[in-house]
Amino acid sequence: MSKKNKDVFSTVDSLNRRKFIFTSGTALVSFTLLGGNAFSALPKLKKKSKYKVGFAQTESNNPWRLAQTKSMKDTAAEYGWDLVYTDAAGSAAKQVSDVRSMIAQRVDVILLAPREEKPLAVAVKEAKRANIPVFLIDRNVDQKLAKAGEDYVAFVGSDFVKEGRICGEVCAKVMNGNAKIIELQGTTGSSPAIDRGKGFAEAISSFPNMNIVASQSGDFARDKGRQVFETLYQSHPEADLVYSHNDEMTMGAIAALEAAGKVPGKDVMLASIDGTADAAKAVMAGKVIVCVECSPKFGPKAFELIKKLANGENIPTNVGNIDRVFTKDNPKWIRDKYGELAMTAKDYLPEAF
Ligand code: GYE
Repeated sequence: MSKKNKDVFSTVDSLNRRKFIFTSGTALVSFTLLGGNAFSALPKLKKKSKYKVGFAQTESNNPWRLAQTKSMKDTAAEYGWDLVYTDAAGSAAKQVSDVRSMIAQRVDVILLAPREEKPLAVAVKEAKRANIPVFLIDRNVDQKLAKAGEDYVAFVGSDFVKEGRICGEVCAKVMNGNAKIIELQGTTGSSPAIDRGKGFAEAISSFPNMNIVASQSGDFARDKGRQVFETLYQSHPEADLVYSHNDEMTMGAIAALEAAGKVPGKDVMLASIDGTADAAKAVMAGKVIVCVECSPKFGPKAFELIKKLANGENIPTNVGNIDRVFTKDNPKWIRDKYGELAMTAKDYLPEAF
């Protein structure tokens, strides 16, 4: 105890001290009874023939989100299970109350795509206290606030740092280690935006002439991306490379470049993440130099994990996705570097979303 704390304590008379000990003891007992103990076991799932599954979506304003929702709905229909679906319409606060309403409806299990890392950690913990197992789908929460394997079963999704790193490596190669970069970041405070930024920065850090001249959030949205890019490009006309955290913002940047009379893929190169049909077409057209996959088709994997949980099987705390790398013609060095992961956008297009 620090000296200051000791002094404070010594001014408390013995009656108050006893009262303090009693109240904190009571709080501890009720906290533990409510299941608030950080060390209590993860909620279990009873074996049943049919489950009520909650899926808390973040928003529905882009093809990635629509494909993810479709995958969940299709899989639920295939299994014959009930799906309680909510759409937070781009608000972390609404998503917290969506999870609360799922708890009130006593769903069996919650699949949550947390819009932002910090605010949704609260919802994860509330579900645990209500004894409902949670899987985090596609985005994660801040590990200092809630932990996989302790507060929720697992994170199911891509390695966003790796996605950013691959973009950075391909860009450094294509640009010969020389670029003035505009970075369009995803939703501020979301795990993919944080980690995609980190991975890319890491990859270009060994190239002193690969410089990010401007970086701002376009909220993972096409029109916001277009507007943000337009402003950044006006103040940085020297930029010759765009690193965008998702395809929708990339499409926005392409629209802004073309409106400014520039040729994407010639005047300004672009690197992107997701693998939407629009982006795959842009890669084939030579407008985008690389697109790293981030699949939204989580339904089959998520529902299989629910069955595993009910069977009492061991589930890793991080259930990773394997992301492929799409380029126009897969130069040899890409195949050497990424092996089986590298494929042409044309070959990928039939499964694009
Ligand atoms: O890249 C983006 C979406 O969380 C991984 O969110 C996901 C990202 C995806 O809106 O397009």
